[in-house]
Amino acid sequence: MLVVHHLSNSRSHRILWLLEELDVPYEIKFYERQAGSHTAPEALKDIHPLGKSPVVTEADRVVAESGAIIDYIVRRHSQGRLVPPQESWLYDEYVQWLHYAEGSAALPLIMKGTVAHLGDTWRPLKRHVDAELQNHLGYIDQSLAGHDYLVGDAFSAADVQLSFIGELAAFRTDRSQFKHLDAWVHRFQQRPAYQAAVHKGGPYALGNS
Ligand SMILES: N[C@@H](CCC(=O)N[C@@H](CS)C(=O)NCC(=O)O)C(=O)O
Repeated sequence: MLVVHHLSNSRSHRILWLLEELDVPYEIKFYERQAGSHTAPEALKDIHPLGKSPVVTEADRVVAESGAIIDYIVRRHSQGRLVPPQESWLYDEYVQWLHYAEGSAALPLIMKGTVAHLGDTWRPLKRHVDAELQNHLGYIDQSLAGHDYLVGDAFSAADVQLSFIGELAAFRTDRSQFKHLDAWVHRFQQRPAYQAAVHKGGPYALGNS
């Protein structure tokens, strides 16, 4: 049985959502963020040395990093669902989004949340971070113009992986300026599997991510 080590209010919501979309049986092991620091509890380090979430275990395998976890679940459990055919160009696009979310887009969003409390002392860096936020959110927004979903108009696991970026954007900037991105977030949040994941995983609010 696949076990999702799920930290409250975190990126691991995506993994529950993907498993709900695919109707794959799984168990959730819950971890609460520590009061004050909002960091993960030490118990997560017993599962993987980094102590981050998401992490999944299945039999004797441990898989960390959301992009790798999504790829693992899709390869082993989706029977071709939620992924373009491997020989198509759409598959290459799909892989790009899978890496892009955490490899590039997450950094300015996370940085802005981490250093905001420094006030004026981080002003020189803030200009750069804000410019990068505009750059990345603008890129995603333009990619979604005229499309319901990221890859060739069909919902895919790439939408699940990038969803965290779209959702966190609302806590870091005025997301409504990116109207295609904003509409995409509202669209995927209506999916029954998304809502089932919130129901099973607990409340999902990203203010402290
Ligand atoms: N790039 C990693 C990021 C993992 C990560 O930083 N997860 C956060 C939750 S959103 C976490 O575990 N934070 C708790 C901590 O750092 O103590 C991924 O996509 O899986």
